[in-house]
Amino acid sequence: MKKDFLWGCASAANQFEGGFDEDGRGLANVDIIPMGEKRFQYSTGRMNSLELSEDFFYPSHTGTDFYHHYKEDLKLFHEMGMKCFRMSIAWTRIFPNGDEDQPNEKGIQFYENVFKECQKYGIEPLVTITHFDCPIHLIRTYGGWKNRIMIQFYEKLVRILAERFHSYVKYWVTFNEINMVLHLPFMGAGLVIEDESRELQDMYTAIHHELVASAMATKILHEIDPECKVGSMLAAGTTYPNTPNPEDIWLALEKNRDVYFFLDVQSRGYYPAYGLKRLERLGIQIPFCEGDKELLEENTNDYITFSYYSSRLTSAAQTNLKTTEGNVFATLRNPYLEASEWGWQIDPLGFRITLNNIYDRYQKPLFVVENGLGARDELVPDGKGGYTVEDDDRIDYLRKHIRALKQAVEEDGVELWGYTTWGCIDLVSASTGQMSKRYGLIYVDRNDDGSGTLKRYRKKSFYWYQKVIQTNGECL
Ligand code: BGP
Repeated sequence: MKKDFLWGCASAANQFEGGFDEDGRGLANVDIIPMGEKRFQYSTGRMNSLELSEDFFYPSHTGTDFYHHYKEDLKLFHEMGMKCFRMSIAWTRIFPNGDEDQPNEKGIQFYENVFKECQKYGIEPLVTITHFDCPIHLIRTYGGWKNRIMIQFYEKLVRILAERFHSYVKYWVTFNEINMVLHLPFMGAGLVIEDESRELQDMYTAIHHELVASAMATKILHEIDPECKVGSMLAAGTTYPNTPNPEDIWLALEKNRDVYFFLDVQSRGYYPAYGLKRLERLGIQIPFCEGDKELLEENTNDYITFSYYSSRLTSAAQTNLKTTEGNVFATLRNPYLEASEWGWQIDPLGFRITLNNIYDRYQKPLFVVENGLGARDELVPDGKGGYTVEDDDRIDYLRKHIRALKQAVEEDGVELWGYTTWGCIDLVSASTGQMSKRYGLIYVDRNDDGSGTLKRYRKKSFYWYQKVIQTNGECL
């Protein structure tokens, strides 16, 4: 691996930061998505209220309290040897309602403090501008991203971030997993689904607005700092055909295109022909306005980031295969793969395949910004008077995936700038809201019901990854 390869870990404000009503922060869509059986209903926009309710528990309100632990956490990240820290900005910390003229200085101060700590330790921040969050005021007043006015509010956010933080941040990402709008429209775009017959149209309208906003952000960031790198971010994972039957091959191609569609626009600067034809067939209008085409064309991404947890499988014919559970991307269960306790299938070679597919298609530098195993952890005595977690399964998952990544780079020639595991430290699961589905290399004493001291403990994987980074991926 190249000497300057950015090894690190990833996080998201709404799953990690907490402090949801402190120092002027406003309420966001993510704050009203509860834990429990109603979570999916909310994440997909099928709720009947945009208010907080005493009947629910909201994990994002505390997350794992990075807001109050950022110094301690960054010290631990430094001890782990992290070269890169992927984090996101809570939009409502900067603009509590989203449509104010002036930003909330206390929110800006918080991120500046975080960036200063990163600088102190020589950790490169990689900043996602929005990771599933949107001010609730913008949803209540304007209907979220289906309203074109959102581009203006996002533009204002980006301008402030660029002006205030360009000296700290070189790597930016515009929208986390932009294709998630199609699966979790409330989480991804603040869409409330009131009329099912308009759902697809609303989703593609919101997607167009996010794509234009993403190009706009790229333009602004480049104007303010020509040295910075602006990337797009996709929930990736190649879809395999179930058999060599051409019908299956065709279906897999279509499923992969559904995902690439977003990157096609962001990397090439125009809507792909197959996408235009498909939307036309579905009777969906893309709300192009004057100047959109040029903006998309002139402001393509500098690099491509993506999350990879698993590959997917599809079949044109009826099969006996069951579908996977727990993952918003329901897919057929691949009999050749094992799965996590939450039903997410484990496919390291699929990671190499996905890296190659994306690189072949775009020939742009890649950055893997999420990859990891959600598993239950148990605190046990470490034999030195403290506590740890013996998370061998997580180590095994990461080892195999890093091995695949190295093959993609060293044997296949994929240009990869860095790799950040999901997550650095335990955080709330986006799909389930659980704490018990843990991804971190650092354990946080916090339970599904909100109990716990929030104390941090280094897991076995912490020391393992420390060595991986120290040896630049040699010692796995
Ligand atoms: C991605 C999200 C993350 C993260 C991860 C793991 O889709 O970008 O926010 O949470 O998936 O998923 P989960 O937390 O649902 O297990």
